[in-house]
Amino acid sequence: MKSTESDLPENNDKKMENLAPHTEDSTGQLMTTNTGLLLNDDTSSLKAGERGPSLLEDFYLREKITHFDHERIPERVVHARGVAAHGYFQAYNNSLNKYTKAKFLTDPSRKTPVFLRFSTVAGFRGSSDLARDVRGFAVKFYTDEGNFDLVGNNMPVFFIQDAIKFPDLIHAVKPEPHNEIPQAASAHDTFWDFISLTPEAMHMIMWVMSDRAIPRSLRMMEGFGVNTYRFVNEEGKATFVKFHFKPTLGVHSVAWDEALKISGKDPDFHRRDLHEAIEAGAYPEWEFGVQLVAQEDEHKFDFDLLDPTKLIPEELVPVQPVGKLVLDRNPDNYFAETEQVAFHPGHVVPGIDFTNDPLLQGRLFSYTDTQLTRLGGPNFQEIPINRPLNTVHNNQRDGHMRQQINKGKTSYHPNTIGGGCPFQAMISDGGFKHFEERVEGNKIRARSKSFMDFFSQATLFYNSMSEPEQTHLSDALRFELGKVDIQDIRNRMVGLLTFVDKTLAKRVAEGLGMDVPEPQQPVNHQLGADADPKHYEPVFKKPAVEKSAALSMANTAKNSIKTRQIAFLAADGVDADSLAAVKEALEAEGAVVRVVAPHNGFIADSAGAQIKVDKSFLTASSVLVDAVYIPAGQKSVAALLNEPDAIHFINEAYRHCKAIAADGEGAELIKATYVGSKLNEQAGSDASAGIIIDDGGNSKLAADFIDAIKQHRFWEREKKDKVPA
Ligand code: HDE
Repeated sequence: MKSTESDLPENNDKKMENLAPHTEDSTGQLMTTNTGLLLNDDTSSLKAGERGPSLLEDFYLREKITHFDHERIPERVVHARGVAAHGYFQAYNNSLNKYTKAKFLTDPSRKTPVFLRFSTVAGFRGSSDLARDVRGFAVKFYTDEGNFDLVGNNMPVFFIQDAIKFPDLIHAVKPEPHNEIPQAASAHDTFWDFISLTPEAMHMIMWVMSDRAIPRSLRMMEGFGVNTYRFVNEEGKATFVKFHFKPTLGVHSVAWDEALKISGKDPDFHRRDLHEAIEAGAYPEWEFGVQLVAQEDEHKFDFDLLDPTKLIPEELVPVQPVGKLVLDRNPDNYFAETEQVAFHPGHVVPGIDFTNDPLLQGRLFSYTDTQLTRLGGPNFQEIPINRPLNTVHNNQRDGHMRQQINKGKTSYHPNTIGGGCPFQAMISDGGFKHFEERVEGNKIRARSKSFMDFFSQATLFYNSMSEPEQTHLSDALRFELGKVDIQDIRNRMVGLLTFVDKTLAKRVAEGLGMDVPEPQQPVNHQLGADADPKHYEPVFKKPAVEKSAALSMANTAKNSIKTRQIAFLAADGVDADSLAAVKEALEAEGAVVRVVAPHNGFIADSAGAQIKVDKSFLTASSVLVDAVYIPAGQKSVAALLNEPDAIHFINEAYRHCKAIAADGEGAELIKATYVGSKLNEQAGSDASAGIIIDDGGNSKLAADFIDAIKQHRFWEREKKDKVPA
């Protein structure tokens, strides 16, 4: 589009004034080179004649292609695939005052901006969201006292106890080096080879084989700080702390078969879900909470607080709610924000400090080091998304891509020429002071004996599961180990499972068609040939609590259908009232209705109104929604009966234990599916749980359907015959 000469500079200047620093908005602007030269032609390169060779003189062609050639930066070694959002944190009250001087946690009048990046661990940047994997849950709090990063996961424990094994763990889980297979999956030889030789991983293995590893939504996951940190109060007194985020929508997952299908139908499922929810104003929320342990109680537990393969059961130390975290804004630019954000557990503020957890200690080195390669040098903190709210003053200078223009002659401390500036802050002014922990000991490469109980919390986790969760867990192990080619690895793994739970080991062994090996003392193969075994021999304990309610997703909040996606299967002639009434009822509760029809565009309802189709059967899938409704309408249902994809949709939704409702003639469609035959055979049994049919007798169809969707899934249906879907 052309513009008159007179509105050029003025328009450009005006725009600049309105923009926040570092953001660019091209609306109404003219195109320029990177030096600000207005461009007249972005379509053809400079040539010697219309059909002649391109000229080296074409500075714009060279600038554009050079920039393009360098658009990629190395992806994260782990957690490469991620998605993020902006939001805020606000404390409920000042109840933490006694324990920490961190102002953002104790001053309820402060609204601290946050940036939260979710991720999977093993896959590359372009991998599927629904891989069976741990999810990263990394929060940057832009506090008035500097940035605090809580770089956590959606599981409260980790695979290994010492950072020195991290490169081994990641090499084992990543695609195998000779052929780079498989992508974003732990179901292969090298991962299970390593795990079968690393008994300390057994607790975490229970978590990654559980449904927690295949979340329904990033908005429906817990977040955990994993490592034990320290709070420090104004008097310098410390308290151990574990950090928790609990989602208001509850903790929910998909079925494994569903996860596999979503990976094909919509590999961006989680990314899209987060983006759409925020755009729709349905802001994801978590309650932030802490478990506090007094310094003097450090040794009161039957596990070591410094051991990151252990959690503190909430029965022993309840989680105290502290405040709310809300995500209310999508990033403007994925690369500039989500890709370039640099987290680091060492980014702390006064009032928060570390413990000697050997995993945390190693992490404190790794996160800056990795940014040097990924972001290209030491000035990554100057990238807008990484900058603190307060200004930075120190004597660090220069380096690649320096943004700051430091004034003055001095870049050293102490100095007189610069008036001694910048000054060191007094502790009373908020200067950070490390907690003075008393430390003594021999220099030794070893683990504490108090770390050697590898199984009791794995057993606690398994025992805390509901029956369907236990089944899913053993199915996951059958799947993963079923993809392992080397029989010795399977033997070692099933052997280790016997120390978690004998029935679990038996169920997995059955699936693999093998006998359960005789229980043998598990060997810690990390041991060097001449290492002192007393530091590595596993010990066996009974967990202090036998079951912990917080570990089972069956006990999560099931009181809302907000943001749940409900497919309405319809075609021309759909009953206007039957569609509208249920739609209205669901939307009033915050659910999202998607009309799925044989074709895109519009369908005509029984009253002749045009109903917009959200998706055709070609692009829709039951695995992408939470529940299915078939409105009444003879003509509509007759068309759907001729649509194999509609039949499949219902069978599959049934198989994945979702709520299904039908009104009037809609029931005919259900009868035509496998579900119909099951209902006939077993009316009123588990097989019909979550199926709501109004064939004239159910006057509160919408209300019953809403209650059913709140349940998330009717896992009891899984016990029935497998559905052909
Ligand atoms: Fe990380 N981890 N990690 N990790 N981690 C990284 O840092 C590392 C660990 C976690 O969205 C890397 O910037 C070591 C535990 C998250 O940008 C790297 C060890 C937990 C993210 C790194 C661990 C985490 C990372 C790669 C063993 C849960 C993504 C890119 C001692 C509490 C952050 C980067 C984001 C990223 C090292 C173990 C969480 C290489 C050495 C335990 C959520 O520095």
